[in-house]
Amino acid sequence: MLPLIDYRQAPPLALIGLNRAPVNALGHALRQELQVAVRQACADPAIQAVVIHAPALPFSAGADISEFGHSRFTAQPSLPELLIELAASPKPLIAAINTLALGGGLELALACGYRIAAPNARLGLPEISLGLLPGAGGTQRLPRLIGVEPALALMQSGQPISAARALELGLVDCLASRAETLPDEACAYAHALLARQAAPFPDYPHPDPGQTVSASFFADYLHQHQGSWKGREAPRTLLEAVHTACQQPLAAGLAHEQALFMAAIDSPQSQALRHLFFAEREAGKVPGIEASLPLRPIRQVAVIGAGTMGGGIAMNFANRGLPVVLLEQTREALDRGLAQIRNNYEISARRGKLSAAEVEQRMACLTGSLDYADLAEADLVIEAVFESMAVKRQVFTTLDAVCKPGAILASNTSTLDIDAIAACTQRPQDVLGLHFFSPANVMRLLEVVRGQATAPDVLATALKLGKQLGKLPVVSGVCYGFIGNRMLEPYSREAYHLLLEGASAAQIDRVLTEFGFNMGVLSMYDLVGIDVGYLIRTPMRAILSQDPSYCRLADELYALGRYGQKSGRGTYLYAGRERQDDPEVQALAERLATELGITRREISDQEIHERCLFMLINEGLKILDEGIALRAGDIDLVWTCGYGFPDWRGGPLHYAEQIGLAHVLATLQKYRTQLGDYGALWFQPAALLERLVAAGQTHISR
Ligand code: 3H9
Repeated sequence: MLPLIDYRQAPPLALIGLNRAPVNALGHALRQELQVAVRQACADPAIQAVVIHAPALPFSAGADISEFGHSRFTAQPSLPELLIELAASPKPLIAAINTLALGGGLELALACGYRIAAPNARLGLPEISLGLLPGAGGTQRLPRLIGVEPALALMQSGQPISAARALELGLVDCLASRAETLPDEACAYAHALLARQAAPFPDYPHPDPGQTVSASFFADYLHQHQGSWKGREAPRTLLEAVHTACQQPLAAGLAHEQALFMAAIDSPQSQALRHLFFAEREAGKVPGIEASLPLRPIRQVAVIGAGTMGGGIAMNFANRGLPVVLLEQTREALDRGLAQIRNNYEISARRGKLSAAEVEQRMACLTGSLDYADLAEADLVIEAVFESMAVKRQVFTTLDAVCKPGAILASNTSTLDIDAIAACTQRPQDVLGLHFFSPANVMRLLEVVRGQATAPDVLATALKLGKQLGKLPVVSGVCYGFIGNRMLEPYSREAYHLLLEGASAAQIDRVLTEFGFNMGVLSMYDLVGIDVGYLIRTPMRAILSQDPSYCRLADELYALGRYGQKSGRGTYLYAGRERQDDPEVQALAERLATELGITRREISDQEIHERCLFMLINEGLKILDEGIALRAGDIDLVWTCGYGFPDWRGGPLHYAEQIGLAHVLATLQKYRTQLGDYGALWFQPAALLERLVAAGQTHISR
């Protein structure tokens, strides 16, 4: 009895169907049963060839990631052991790949002598995105099958390829004509192999894969790519494994690959990336909201405001063929917005990403309007107007009057109170925040802000829609700045204050980029606009007026019209995108420090690191404690996906766990004392942090 295997005999063939929902992850039980099934077929004299397929599920999404770190992962047969046994099978094994073969799933197919794929299948080795390398033969068998360069490209990108591309590369032998006929065509292929007495495992096209590249290939590759890897270890380890494939016989290469894999699986980087993998799957789940809850249909969308943000938001829907009404106040603004959208699409067309016909199809989804009456039929309206409560109130009062009952009314505000906005309407249950990140047609993160009154089906509809748009929706409660911008506030506050205390802008940004951020926070503000920062700080000013030094430097830069890259001057001076330190900003920092009674001193890199990052962590813990974020993983997703926090560090809260919560607390307490009044005001450790440390916890949970 093999509960996870559908074993059928059709002599001279045996069909082994993998049947472990949802994605045939190759966990211990499935590995054991697959081994038993293959042994049974090999021992049966009536069977001459074996088709491995997945009749009702995707072929396989690879090793079972939830087993990593548990004894089940290495329990016999481990995946590498099983695949070595399969590759030595005395009878031909044919993998019939439907839907997807990823990671260990593709390695399973590579351990079969033959492969046929459905035309809509996707194949890939995504281990790198988990901080790993293929560890069940992929790094050794793939270069022998398709050559070093394409094998390395597939593994380093981690992105799946189409079945047609897999055929071109020689990764599969043939394609079925249709997905539905794959099982029959796989059997026909097996019969044809038997008819021509094909070897159980054919010779590799490249038995010595090193011959497919030049002698200097690996050194050149490293030289060319290592800059872009930044702190990541996996790409280098992967390169080493493929290099081994060129130097060692298969068996020795497999052993080396396994050693590298086992080291990678224990690395903090892989743990961090796996944490994000599971956090992403968790993020869509909201306690109390059942998956069966009926959703509101979204067939017609409207976006208010055709500026950069509104236009970008509208593009998301047009890209999926959903009709969008784009509303503006004046003809000029509307024409400008539509022209900008067309321009964006045409840039994609010039880059070969869209055809001319696709550009027109997408533009045809967009209808410009100057009249709120045109929103009457919209199922979802997203407001993306100027970030001012008065303006938003006006918009939502009008929406309440014109929109049909049941329409979802969303605000793209990045900081304002959704409950106050909802209160302008007679239907607060239909209101929520949809905070897109700029550029809205590119950035994956979508904060879905749940108001006090937001109805469960409105929230669930928004989450589903976000996923359909290819976004990563994360639920946030209502507070100033929601999850992301609220945490940005203390993080950037420290950076600007450190400038007053004696650090240079370049030093601060260097510390942050060395940590792994795509860009330092000061460069980031120069990019998004110091004026934008000023604007979103405005509602906080009353609360923060007790500290005269609060973002004083940023405010002065704003007053001087130094808005950042767009005005050629911000915290830095720009010649195009090239930035340089500006002595004027240095002088300004010195003057303000004197005015504010701040003694300038040499600031160490460590202090910059601790003050910026630990304040970020601290705010994250407060947000979690207040229930603004549902879980620590949601906070980590927001910061890795929306703010350039290095994903291989797992996000601010995972990072805090890795360095130790007690260390974070002790450091905050140190600055609380060391920084005098400033420390006493700002460096109050989050109550949750104190509770966790007092209880000896190393893992963050509410
Ligand atoms: C590997 O193979 C190592 C080997 O080289 C060497 C070993 C020695 N394991 O994403 P979804 C679950 S490393 C366990 O929501 P979708 C997932 O958690 C692996 N569970 O659906 C979720 O569970 P739940 C290399 C897995 O349709 C459910 O399936 N492979 C695995 O949007 C549905 O997932 C990868 O990196 C897994 N491997 O996307 C592939 N995969 O319902 C990782 C999925 O309880 N997986 N689950 O929340 C993916 O990329 C996507 O999940 C996939 C489906 C494209 C498959």
